[in-house]
Amino acid sequence: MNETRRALLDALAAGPVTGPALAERLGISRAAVWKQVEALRDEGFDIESTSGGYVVADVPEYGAAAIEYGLDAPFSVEYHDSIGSTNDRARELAASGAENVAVVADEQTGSRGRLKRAWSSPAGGVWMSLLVRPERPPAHVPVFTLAAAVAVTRVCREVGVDASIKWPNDVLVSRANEGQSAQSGDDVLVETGDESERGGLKLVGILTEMEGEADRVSWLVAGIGVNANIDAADLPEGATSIREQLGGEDVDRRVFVQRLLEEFTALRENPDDVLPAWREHSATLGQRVRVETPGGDVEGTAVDVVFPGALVVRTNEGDVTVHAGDCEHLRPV
Ligand code: BT5
Repeated sequence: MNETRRALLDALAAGPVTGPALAERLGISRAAVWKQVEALRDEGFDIESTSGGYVVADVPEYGAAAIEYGLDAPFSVEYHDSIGSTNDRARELAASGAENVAVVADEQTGSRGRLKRAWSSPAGGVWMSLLVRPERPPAHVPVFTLAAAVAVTRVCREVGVDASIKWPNDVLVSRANEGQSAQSGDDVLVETGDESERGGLKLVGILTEMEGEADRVSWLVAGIGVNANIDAADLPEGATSIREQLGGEDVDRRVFVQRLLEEFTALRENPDDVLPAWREHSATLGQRVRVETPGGDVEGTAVDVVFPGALVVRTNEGDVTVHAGDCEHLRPV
């Protein structure tokens, strides 16, 4: 979306504002303002012309302009009803030099998880990829992934879902009563189900991709997939959705995406806040875990997360700091 349109949406959000005032503010002719307003009307905005100026009476439910309207974060939005993968599209935009873009889709037909796993993205989800260019070395990238996890977890909690983060960046909802009859302090551990179920039901997945040179990230794409307004029956085993967690109620995805962009922006601007916030929202700290790493499995109690996002596991042989791997939550029996 171009800058004029974004400025128009910002002005209307703070409105009412007259045509001449808009023309002056945006540095365009009154005819051009009128054309832009008509274009927004075509997209579903109900814009009334009153004596005090233009007043937005209604905003479309979802879409690029709807998300940008009243958004307090420096992102432009590109929206697709259906696309292969928002991450792939964000990578294309990165190659053409763009930044601070959120690619958002209602449905994805070829979306990806980590390690080439498939990610199911039926219509009704929040499927989005944030393209940013942090002035940081590549080694700091995990902080941004954790920031995305914290931001999305906060917004899930705002809409009433008791979500928490499994290291490094899965967002889960614990199964009702899971593990309550288990005895703590027992050393015998079992896995809690098939892989996708371990530690709870998966609500959100995050896939970060980047390109960089030795000392500086060129671009980073944080792909965030939230099972929002979807029936759990339409998702893989071990997954849950906001709709399921809210007993059949749907969320306003426009506001959800806006809040997510705002929370992510706040953390991006204050990276020192990320780890404390992550700890606060973590389902992993204090848990018995097994992390599959390239160097073998590490099993013990997760005791901390440290910069730039590594998990500290207390094992029988002492503390081990794990930088990457698949983490399972284990529970005592
Ligand atoms: C992830 O991978 O959790 C990262 C998923 C990232 C998806 C977003 S959506 C926007 C952007 N565009 C993309 O193309 N991708 C990103 P991983 O940890 O590898 O988990 C994948 C596993 O989760 C699969 O093997 C399934 O078991 C399970 N799964 C697949 N779809 C799911 C869903 N919708 N909800 C919960 N679990 C799912």
